[in-house]
Amino acid sequence: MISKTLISALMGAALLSAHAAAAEITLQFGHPANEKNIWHQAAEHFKTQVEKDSGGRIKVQLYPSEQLGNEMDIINSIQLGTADMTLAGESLQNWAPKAAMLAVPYAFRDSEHLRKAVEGKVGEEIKAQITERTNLVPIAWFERGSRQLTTNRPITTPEELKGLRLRVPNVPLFVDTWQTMGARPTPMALGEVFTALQQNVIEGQENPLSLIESSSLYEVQKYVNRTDHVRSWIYVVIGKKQLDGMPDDLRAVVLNAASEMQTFESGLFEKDQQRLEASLKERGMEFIDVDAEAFANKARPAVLEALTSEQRALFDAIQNL
Ligand code: 2Q2
Repeated sequence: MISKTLISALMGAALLSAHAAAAEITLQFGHPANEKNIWHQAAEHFKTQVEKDSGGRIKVQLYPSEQLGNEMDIINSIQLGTADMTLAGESLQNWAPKAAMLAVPYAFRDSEHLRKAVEGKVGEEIKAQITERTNLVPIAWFERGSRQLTTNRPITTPEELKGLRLRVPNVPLFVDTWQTMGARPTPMALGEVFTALQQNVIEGQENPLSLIESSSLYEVQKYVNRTDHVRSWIYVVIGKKQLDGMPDDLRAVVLNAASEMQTFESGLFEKDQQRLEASLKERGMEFIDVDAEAFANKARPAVLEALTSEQRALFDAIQNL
């Protein structure tokens, strides 16, 4: 006669091994960068730590290079529950206007100024509105290199922007600002930019060097014009339903791994920034010095005109940091 205690012990062991085999939770994490990019290395660091610290109860599946869809599609998928995590920034302004502050042209003096905003009251206010309006929870942030304008003809002054067919991300503030600067901006998903440039549907785009490399734009763009027009950051976001639905111990594992991922990525960032210019020159790109003062003087009024009152209040708070 097998005792009841032995039966429950056997059941417990079976249950544990079942957990180990089939994870309780699977997190699908998609992002726009390729597998060599430090964003993907950071995501791999997160995956390893979450799977280890949860004893296999959480499995993380990574989808680089927009394999899970472009930024707007993934945001919608996370809201529907068919995806769980992504990297998102200023495009969130389509739901949460305060998210525009992640990438306001000429708003931040330097990295230190940006960090003060992100980790202070300004950042808290932005994160709160993102969660309230999108049901996404920012759980880590990465500083980004400055955005540079790439083209197939050198651009050194704002006057030379006239009529330039330029791709921008789905960011209304960018559309307004570049339009006022004289260019003809078209919002487009990052994954479509390479082909659009190849087919001359657009003549230029603007991005940090990291995504210029990651999207192989050096194959279809000749010049990096050092406009340095946006210093920004990006969030790692997870669906609020997904995060709230976890047992407390697993939610703690995810949040802790996110904070470790942020530290890990920021340790790679500086070195990566130093590497990128040489890497793009090796691939044939030419760096052009521009009249940065002229660009800033032309862009600033355009930016201020485009900001809503709630965005302007945050912009002013940032200037006073
Ligand atoms: O050009 C791009 O698509 C990216 O550099 C965007 O800045 C980024 O993906 C934003 O859309 C983030 O919300």
